[in-house]
Amino acid sequence: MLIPDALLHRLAAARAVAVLTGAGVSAESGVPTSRGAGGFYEGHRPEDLASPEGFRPDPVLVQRWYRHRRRLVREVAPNPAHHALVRLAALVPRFTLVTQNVDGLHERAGSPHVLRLHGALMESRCATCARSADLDAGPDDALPVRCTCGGLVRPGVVWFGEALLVDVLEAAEQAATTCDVFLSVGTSGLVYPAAALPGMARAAGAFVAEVNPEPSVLAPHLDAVLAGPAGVVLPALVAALETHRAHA
Ligand code: BJW
Ligand code: ZN
Repeated sequence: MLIPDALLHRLAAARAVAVLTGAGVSAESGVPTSRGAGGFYEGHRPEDLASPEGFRPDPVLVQRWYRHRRRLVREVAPNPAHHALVRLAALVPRFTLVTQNVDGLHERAGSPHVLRLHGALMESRCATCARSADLDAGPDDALPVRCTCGGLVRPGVVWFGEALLVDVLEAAEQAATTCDVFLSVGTSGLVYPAAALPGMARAAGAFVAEVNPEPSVLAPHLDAVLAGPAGVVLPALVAALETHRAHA
C-alpha cells in the first residue's frame, strides 16, 4: 500500500491530528455498514428505523433490531484499523478521535477519550423519563421492554432528527478546525453534522485525506484519497510514519 508522500510529510510534522471514523472502520470486524446491503433488517432500511418516526409506530421492531445489533457487537472484536488508530495516537502530540460509530470498538481497542457523535449502542434509557434502563431485559417474545414508569426503552444513540450532544459536537469541531492533518475513514459523508467536519478542517488549513475502498461524496474536495479497506490502509500508514520517524 503506497502512502502519498505529501500526507506522510504533513503527518510527520503535525502537532495535531484529528480522525473521523464511520461504519467502514468496523466493517472488517463483521459489523454491517449502515448503507451497505447488510444494514437492512427484516426488509427495512436502517434510516427508516433509526428515528423517532420509525420507533413510534413499531417499537417492538426497533427494539428487536437493536437487541440483534447489541448481540452481534458483543460477539465481534476490534480489527487492525481500530488498533492502528491506537498506535497513531501515540505518534502525534495531540490526537483526537471522533467517531460516528455506536459499537464501542474504538474504546475496546484501547482508544481513550473517543468523541462519540452518535452515542452508544450498548447504553439504553427510558424514552419518557430518561432513566437508565436495560433494553436486553426479558425475552424477545415479551417486547416491548418498558421502564418502571411505563415508558418505552430506547437505545442510547442519536437518531435522525435528534440533536447531537452539544459538548461532544463542539469538541469535534474544535479538533477539526485546529488540526494539521484530518483523516476521514470509512464514512460515506452523507450524514450531517459529522459530514461537515472534513470540510471545516480543510477550510481551516488542515491536510485532509480519506480512507475508503469506494470514494465518498467528499473525496473530490479532499487533498488525498487512499483507496482501500481501513484494516489494510491504516496499519500501512502507521508503519510508514514509524519508518519515516526512525529515519528522520
Ligand atoms: C469502508 C470499508 C472498509 C466499507 N474500510 N471503509 C444538512 C444537510 C442535509 C441534512 C441534514 C443536514 N444537517 C442535518 C441534517 C439531517 C440529518 C442528515 O444528515 N440527513 C442526511 C442523511 C441527509 N442529520 C440528523 O438528523 C442529525 N441530527 C441533527 O442534525 O440534529 C439537528 C437538531 C438540532 C436541534 C434539535 C433537533 C435536531 C442526527 C444524525 C444521527 C445519525 N444517526 C445514525 C444512527 C445511529 C444509531 C444506529 O446506528 O442505529 O448514525 S444514521 C447512521 O449514519 C449512523 C452512522 O453513524 C451514520 C453515518 O454513516 P457512516 O458511518 O458514514 O456509514 P455508511 O454506511 O453510510 O458508510 C460506510 C462507508 O464505509 C462507505 O463509504 C463504504 O464505502 C465504507 N467502507 N467497508 C473503510 N473496510
Ligand atoms: Zn421511565
